[in-house]
Amino acid sequence: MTVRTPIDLRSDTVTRPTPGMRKAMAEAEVGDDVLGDDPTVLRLQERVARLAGKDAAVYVPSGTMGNQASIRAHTEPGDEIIMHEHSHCFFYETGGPGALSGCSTRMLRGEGGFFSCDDVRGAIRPVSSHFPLSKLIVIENTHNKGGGTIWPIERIAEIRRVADEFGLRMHLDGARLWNASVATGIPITEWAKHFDTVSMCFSKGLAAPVGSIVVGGREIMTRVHRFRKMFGGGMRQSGILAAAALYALDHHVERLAEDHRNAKRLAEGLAKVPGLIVDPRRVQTNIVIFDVDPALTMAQPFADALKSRGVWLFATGPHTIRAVCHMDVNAEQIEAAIGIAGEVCRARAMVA
Ligand code: TLP
Repeated sequence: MTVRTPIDLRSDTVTRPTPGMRKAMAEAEVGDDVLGDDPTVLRLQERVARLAGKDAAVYVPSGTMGNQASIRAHTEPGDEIIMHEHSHCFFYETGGPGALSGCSTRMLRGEGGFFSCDDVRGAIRPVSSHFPLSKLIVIENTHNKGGGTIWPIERIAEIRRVADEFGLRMHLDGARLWNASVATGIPITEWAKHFDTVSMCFSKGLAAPVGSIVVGGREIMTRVHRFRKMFGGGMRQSGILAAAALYALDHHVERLAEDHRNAKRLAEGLAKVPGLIVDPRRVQTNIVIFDVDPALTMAQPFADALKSRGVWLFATGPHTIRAVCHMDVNAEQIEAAIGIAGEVCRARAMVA
């Protein structure tokens, strides 16, 4: 079987704005946001700051800029940041902490993108002229490479206590915090209260074309705003984009539950395909990570074979594949994707 319209499971970033969202964008009231007078951007910032229980928010062009401007705001060159070795800030942001903030990174390990208080304690440097200053802890929730995993909130609270004990700051890469919130019913404020800054994306599951936001206390947000400008993220009539984010907040948050159901179903279907290895119980949100049995084939040729039949996904390791569910993939397409994965594996098994 080959599908006509590609079933694009590469990322939730691939969603395209709906007609309703495009209308909201076209009708947005705009001004020059670098001069501080775009009313739609101001409205979005106020709304999300309130939603997260923080003083202020800064709208930024991307999740990467939200993370890196926050890191720069919390640190000075020579400081050190503690984070998971698979965190997006380190793994996928082109060496940003070193290049933009002059910071070293202390990497922690752990299943699902998690680490423990003991890990953090063990990574904090003693105060000595030999060492960098441990300054910031970064947590990612949900954790992308961990498989869309949700941090237990009690663990975050414990890590906050360690951070306070040693005078460290905390930043949350909450690109998919919306997913964590919908999946658990824990409101954004409850997650955000443990962090000095939180970045959240509108361009992932919320299906806006562009944009992320950072929230935090007044003082730190003044610095985030300054570094957004330094990094080239000051935008002019960006209300046209902020309107898409406002529309997404009104229409696309609760529906994330549908993506989570689709991801679970995808994992359950793939688990029954001989040659694919996945534990559906590990799927907590919209990301499914699974392995291809090396006796059958490697991940990249498997992804290529699926692509030729119209199912797009990413090989993220020699044997590992990532599939992400989102608004532009429905339950019927998930069934089709499972069927096609089965066909590809059966065909490979005959060759092997
Ligand atoms: N993630 C992308 C790729 O960069 C891997 C994806 O397809 O998942 N934090 C997290 C947890 C992310 O997953 C991403 C994007 C970002 C930050 C960066 O967002 P953008 O792409 O807007 O800079």
